[in-house]
Amino acid sequence: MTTVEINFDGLIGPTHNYAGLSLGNVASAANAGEVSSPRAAALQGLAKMKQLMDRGLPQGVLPPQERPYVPVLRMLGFDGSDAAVCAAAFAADPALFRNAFAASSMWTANAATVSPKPDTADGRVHLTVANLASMAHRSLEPPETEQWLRLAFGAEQHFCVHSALRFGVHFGDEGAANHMRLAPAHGATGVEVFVYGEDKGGRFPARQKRRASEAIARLHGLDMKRTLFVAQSDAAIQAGAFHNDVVAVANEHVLFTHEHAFEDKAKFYNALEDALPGVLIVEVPSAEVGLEDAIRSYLFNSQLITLPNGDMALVMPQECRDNIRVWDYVQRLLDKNTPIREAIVIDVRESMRNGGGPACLRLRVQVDEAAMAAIDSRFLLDERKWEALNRVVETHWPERITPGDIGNAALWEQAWAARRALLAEMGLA
Ligand code: SUG
Repeated sequence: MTTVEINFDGLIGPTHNYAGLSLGNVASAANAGEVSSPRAAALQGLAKMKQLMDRGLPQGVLPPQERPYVPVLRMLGFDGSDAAVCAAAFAADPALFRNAFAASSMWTANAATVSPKPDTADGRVHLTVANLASMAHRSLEPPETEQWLRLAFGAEQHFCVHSALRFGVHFGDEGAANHMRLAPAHGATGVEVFVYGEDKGGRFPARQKRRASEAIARLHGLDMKRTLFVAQSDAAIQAGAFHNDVVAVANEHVLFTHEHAFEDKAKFYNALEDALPGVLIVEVPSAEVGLEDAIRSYLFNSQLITLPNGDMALVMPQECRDNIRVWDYVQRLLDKNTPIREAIVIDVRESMRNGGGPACLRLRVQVDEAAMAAIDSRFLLDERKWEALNRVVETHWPERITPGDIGNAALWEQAWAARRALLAEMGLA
């Protein structure tokens, strides 16, 4: 049975804005207070999905979450109509309100951690919803994420969805962004690598806790002989790599990584070579691409994908082409004799300015044919649905949001109506 990877992209929501909410995410901080373009952002995300569909890859989509998020504001004691709740919350605590307004559920690499069938004890695909405990705005995402994942992957003979881990930041978990799976092929037994951070007193926090990763490995029934727990380098975290997927990405037997991604890379590489003979580690030396260029361009936040002809491609942001050192490196890489044969350059600039590159915008789920057929088709894209989603975005998404607009009641109504129109189009109302 052939196994394929489906990327479930988060559709960028109508409240996409630059509020500077993520400590340690240098793009989010640098662009705080800028004017955002939610409509252009969502169309860029949809164009990325289409580019991969046109290359013959299956594509999924997850809807944006309800923002402003009224239920959570009600739980804090604000009451009245939805608009009255928002007005009271905005007046009492604008910073709180900005957290309840964030469109951050677009970055579905942080929605869950996924282990495919060949790796799990019960032979099902396991998904654990990420608790996103370390950032206030992102900690609001798990309940709705869980709701969508239970719907999309409700077929229990193939899938098992676990709720987000409890214990808050003590078990801080940011999902697939800190997890890599390597295997001879998608359908073969693989090695799962969980990357965690350790707080060493630096200015930026480590978001993923080792004990969270260990709990997920237990829940998924992984074989400990094929499971590695690896510390992220503090240098990378302090340079702005708030998730491992900002400095490393894996696909099948290839690991594409920056030289300074891991705290003890020799130990990690040895363990990986032992667990997966035949692994190919493509390491980018600092002398060719420094950490700062890597983080600014998001070279490693490319989607490393297998094309239908078996070649691999890096789906990278335009920012990689704009950076001479990075682009020169990419040309040299493509000339080397590795499976990575192509660079597909895409424009997700609106998301990038909040520190979300191509790989942040997608959750990869590897499935055999039977599991694929069991996925709720409302979450899968075809050409017709893709066009319909574009029309909804063009009709309903705000063109721009300035910091001053966030307290504007008309914008809240527009955001809720936009989401309702989208859910109706997807059959999820
Ligand atoms: O969690 N940015 C997100 C970006 C997530 C990127 N995901 C991966 N690397 N997989 C974050 O820091 C910024 C929102 C704001 O500032 O308005 C934000 O949440």
